[in-house]
Amino acid sequence: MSREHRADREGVKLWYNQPASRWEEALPVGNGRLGGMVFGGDRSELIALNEDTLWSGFPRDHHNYDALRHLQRARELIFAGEYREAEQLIGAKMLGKRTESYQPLGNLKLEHRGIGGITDYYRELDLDTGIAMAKYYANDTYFTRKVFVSAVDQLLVVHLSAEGQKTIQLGITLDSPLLHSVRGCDEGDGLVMRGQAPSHIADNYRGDHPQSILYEEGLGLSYEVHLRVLHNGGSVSVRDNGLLEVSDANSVTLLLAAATDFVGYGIMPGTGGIETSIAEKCRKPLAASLKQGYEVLLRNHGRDHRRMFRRVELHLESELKPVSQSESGTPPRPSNPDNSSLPTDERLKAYQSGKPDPMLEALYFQYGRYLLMASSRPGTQPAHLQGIWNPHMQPPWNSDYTTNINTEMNYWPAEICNLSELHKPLFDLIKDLSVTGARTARIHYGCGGWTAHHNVDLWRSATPSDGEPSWAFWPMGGVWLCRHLWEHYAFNLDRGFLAETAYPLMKGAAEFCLDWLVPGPSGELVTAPSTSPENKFLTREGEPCSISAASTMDLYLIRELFEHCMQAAELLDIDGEFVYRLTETLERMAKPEIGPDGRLREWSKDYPEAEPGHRHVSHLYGLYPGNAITPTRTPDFAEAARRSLESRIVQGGGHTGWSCAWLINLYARLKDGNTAHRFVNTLLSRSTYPNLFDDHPPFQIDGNFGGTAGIAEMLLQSHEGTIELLPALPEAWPSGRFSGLKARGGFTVSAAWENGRLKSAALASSLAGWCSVKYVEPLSVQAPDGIIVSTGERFWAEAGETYLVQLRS
Ligand code: FUC
Repeated sequence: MSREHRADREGVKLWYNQPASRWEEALPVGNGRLGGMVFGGDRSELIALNEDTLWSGFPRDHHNYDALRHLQRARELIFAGEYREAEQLIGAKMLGKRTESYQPLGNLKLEHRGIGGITDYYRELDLDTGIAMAKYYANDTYFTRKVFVSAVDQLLVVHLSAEGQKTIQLGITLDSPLLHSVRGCDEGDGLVMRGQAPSHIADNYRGDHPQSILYEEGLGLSYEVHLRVLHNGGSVSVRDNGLLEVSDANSVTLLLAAATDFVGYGIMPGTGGIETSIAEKCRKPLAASLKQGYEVLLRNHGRDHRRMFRRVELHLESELKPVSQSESGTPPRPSNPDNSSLPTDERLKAYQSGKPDPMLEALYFQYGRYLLMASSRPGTQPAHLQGIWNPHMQPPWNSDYTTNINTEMNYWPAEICNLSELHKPLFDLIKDLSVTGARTARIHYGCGGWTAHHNVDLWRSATPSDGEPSWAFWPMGGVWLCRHLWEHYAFNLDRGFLAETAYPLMKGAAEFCLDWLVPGPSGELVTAPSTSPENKFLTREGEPCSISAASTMDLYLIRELFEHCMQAAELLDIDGEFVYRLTETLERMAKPEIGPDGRLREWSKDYPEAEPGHRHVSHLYGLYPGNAITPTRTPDFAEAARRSLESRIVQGGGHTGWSCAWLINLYARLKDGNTAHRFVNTLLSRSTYPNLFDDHPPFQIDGNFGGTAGIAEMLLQSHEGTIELLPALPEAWPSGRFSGLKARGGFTVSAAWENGRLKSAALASSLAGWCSVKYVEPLSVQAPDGIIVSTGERFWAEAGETYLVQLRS
């Protein structure tokens, strides 16, 4: 490994000189299913635990069987311009029920006894190893504690060691804010916690619900946590009150397994369909690992973690290089005296006070990749509003899947950041929704296909939530989610995935849209009722209202889905008649338009905006994540999108974490690197906690993922059928390099640049196919045998080959 690569790996650490004093300073570990927030205390350690299937509630019917009675009337009111009346009707008669809440699992607490005079405290999260560590010196002894969650062995592992005079004296407990009991473990040294989740959590923002946490016997999920101890030296005993004591050990390993009796969104917990009891689900991984021991667990975890994490490297520098140095061929000295010698919290403060620190931005980028690895693995639940980390029984917005931006944003980095397989839990969720949402489409709207609305939970509720129509009434959730199926195909060109998973789900969502579109007063096909997520316009009477027909986002979403279905059907050579229907419908559909003020219209008419700085920028969907708008193909619309953005921002838009992260991606697509970077800076300066979690406020993980995707999108784009290198490079990153980012078509891309100019790039092609590559200056592409295969035109890339890209002049 070269010196510079080693330095980059050193750079992917979050580190601190003191323990976390609150949850937002603790460090996240996870394997997609099991999560921990590690506080890293000295005398006492707290690890807040989560398990991704532990939610309140149980399968129940959220449908409103009367909704359809009112659909025709709602449409009539909309077409007559009586928007407020339509909104009131929808609010009163056409909504469903709220989703349930993701629950905390509990806490693992450790008390170190007999320690005094602590010095040399240090705490870190090493993104490269996936291990959180705390260490310190006390009583002539170095104490070290390492925590990781293994995806291979399905356990949270805590390893404590003491080097010096003292041994380890430890009191260990488990507890939970949920109903629970703790006792000693029958099979050996350890504890077992058993408990139950509430049958319902009601939102209680106004504090007016006297019983917002409801437990009912036999309703809701049960859970267990099994903790086992391995120790080197000393002894272990279990007290009746659920206290586990370790005395005089040289090292201790705690293995923690957890599970619930969730087996599927439609199956009542505890009523069959369960092949393995909860206890078995915990005992199985423990039994294997108790035999293997810590070193094997550590190796398994390390191998698995690095295999994925090391696919991508990013190095950013803020200072110009002296020309002689770049020409001399000597390895570049890290030219910007960055702040990496500062602990992460102080480094963030320095950044917030105006000190440029591109390697902190690179760390934030890699953290997003780490967080996706820790919160979404094949077979787990997808990452929700808080990923998998939540300590609250009544979490913000139920800690659910919010599909009008947040859930999708979580997965924006999945493909480009070379973590394709982590996209899978989202596809499983889409599959579930295609079943529950088929009932919703039929019952609520009399439509075929399937639909989903703004809130989804473990139980895969696809109905509108109850609440305000501005956010609850949005039957486009399934349509947006389908973009992810197509993207996964576009990046990996996996025909089997397209045929068996993506196309059937996309087709179902398109079938809903075909039935949902109706002729508007001008005869064009429109969506009605329609919202532009969460935003409102002013009616003639000056009242804020969210309901009208054919919002720009609806039109972009449906057009894109139809086009993806048509491309997929053509590739698979199937469904000619369906494609004809889609083509014909597209011709009759209303189109997004530019208003007289030069901005992209958010609604089909130029209504005044109720909140001109609204955080959602749904009408810009076609610019990002969609690709209907690009500066090269649709310059007028790109300009209109830019104006819309500017006007939104001037009025205060982009004020939440995710909203700011969206702006990075939008400006990257407008090829405006400096403005994109301005919002990278805003995201880190204004919306980031000391543990680098996104601060909506409160903590919401989407901003982390959106920020990571945005940084990648500044360096590489491929949505126009061409691999575009450094499309939005800001002046703030004059020199740098990346490796391992993915481009559509199965390419892995690396690039290096100096003084704002590309030095060279490499394209590794996983499949044989046509390729074209673009930069602001002319390029030449060289095959491994030294032959120039392109000086601007597209070329045929062989599978498994790497092509060198250089400036032509
Ligand atoms: C949407 C957003 C909010 C928040 C919530 C979880 O409703 O408008 O800002 O992110 O989801």
